[in-house]
Amino acid sequence: MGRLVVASNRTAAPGEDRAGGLAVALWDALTERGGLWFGWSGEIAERETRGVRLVAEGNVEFALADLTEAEQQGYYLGYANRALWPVFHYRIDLARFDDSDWDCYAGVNRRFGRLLHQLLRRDDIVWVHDYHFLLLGQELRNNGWQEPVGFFLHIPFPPSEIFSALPQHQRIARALAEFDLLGFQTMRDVGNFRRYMAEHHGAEELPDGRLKAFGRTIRVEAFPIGIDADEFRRFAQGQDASAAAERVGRIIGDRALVIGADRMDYSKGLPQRLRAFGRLLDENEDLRGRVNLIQIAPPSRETVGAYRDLREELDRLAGQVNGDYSDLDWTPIRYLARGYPREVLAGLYRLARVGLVTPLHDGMNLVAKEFVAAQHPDDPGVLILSEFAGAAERMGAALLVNPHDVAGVADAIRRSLEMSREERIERWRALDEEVGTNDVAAWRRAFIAELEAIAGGGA
Ligand code: ADQ
Repeated sequence: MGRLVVASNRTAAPGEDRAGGLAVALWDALTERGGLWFGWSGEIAERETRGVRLVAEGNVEFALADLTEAEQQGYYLGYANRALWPVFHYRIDLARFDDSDWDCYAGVNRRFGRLLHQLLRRDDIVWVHDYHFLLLGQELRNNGWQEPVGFFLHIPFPPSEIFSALPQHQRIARALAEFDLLGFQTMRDVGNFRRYMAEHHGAEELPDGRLKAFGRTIRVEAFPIGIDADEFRRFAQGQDASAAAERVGRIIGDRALVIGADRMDYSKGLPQRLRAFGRLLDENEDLRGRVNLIQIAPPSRETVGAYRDLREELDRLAGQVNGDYSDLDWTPIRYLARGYPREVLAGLYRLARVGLVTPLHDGMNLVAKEFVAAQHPDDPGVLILSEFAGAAERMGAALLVNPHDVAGVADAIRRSLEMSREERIERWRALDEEVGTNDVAAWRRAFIAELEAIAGGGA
């Protein structure tokens, strides 16, 4: 059996933060069979360095490449996060299309493709991750690599009309066709990709479901990512979790807790969520003084303008709702612009009556799954979930909402607060079954099995 080779922008190299389901899942996959994890070191070098830094841990090797300052600006903050991220999240209005950012993005994919190719052995299985490396498969081919390469997109794939707004969409599609297996989070993403390929590149669907395009045959499938549900369940019952729940419990007393936890990103629907909570208080006098929202939102990508604007909007909105409704002994929203360890979040999820997960668009959204895993089986909280989160495709037992519909979200919160224990338990059981069965280990096994089948000539 050959090695597994994973390529992703950031890795879980020694010294990096390994918390989080994805890092753990890939790490487990690599240790299981031995392998190599390739990616950006997180370091900025003065000038372009020729090689990679190799670090080994057990049977896993990390190959880490530095970026130059210009590459970080053009490839990472530029094309990946100012063009691809907004467009893939249906936000053409926030996208900046800059030819030099594109050149830089293509350049980093070319350089990284060359570096990775030098490290590959003939029977390796190669698995590339996410929107930073859309061109990496093609670059491996340019260097002569003929073995199978898989790709998984963690974020949504938008409808054809939106994807084709990217000035470089043709180049990207051509490069994606060089992968043998394309994995998306949901059937919706798969459908969007297939339609785009058919409309713009005359792709043909074969009877076995594979796609024929640019003279190549590719498998295109949904692999919904999950969490390590057992681990999160343990977190929720651990000491850090109880300590956090106790601290918060002392402050909120017997008021109902509504919880939100998201990276501060415009895809997460945070302003709409704060407005919905304001609307709830507006329309339900009886709830004033009886319910608290804790919104945890650590800032990310702060050098990108759209993220600075979001920060200001959230500061203002939280201040406004609190100004309008606070009383001497009650502040409705506790808005925390910082991150907390997942153990602490688990404790807050378990304490909460309602989990508010209302992104405008999201590849999957693992917070929704973590909220479910953290609940007490006899007295679970209610998950309110955006219909535009990938997670919604298989979590229909949540209260599904349109995050743009402020009144609808306010209603769903009210309904959750009034929901009988029987209904909460029934909904939660269905959700917990999904989260426990389709966990992160099942996700990676399914993807790797598919890739191996291709390598073995099974496809
Ligand atoms: P993200 O956009 O980062 O991931 P998500 O899947 O919700 O979104 O969260 C990732 C992790 O970060 C979770 O484990 C969560 O606990 C943690 N986290 C979130 N908010 C936090 C907070 N306030 N403090 C501390 N930790 C926090 C991308 C895609 C998603 C996709 C994942 C995995 O955007 O759609 O689900 O990759 O494929």
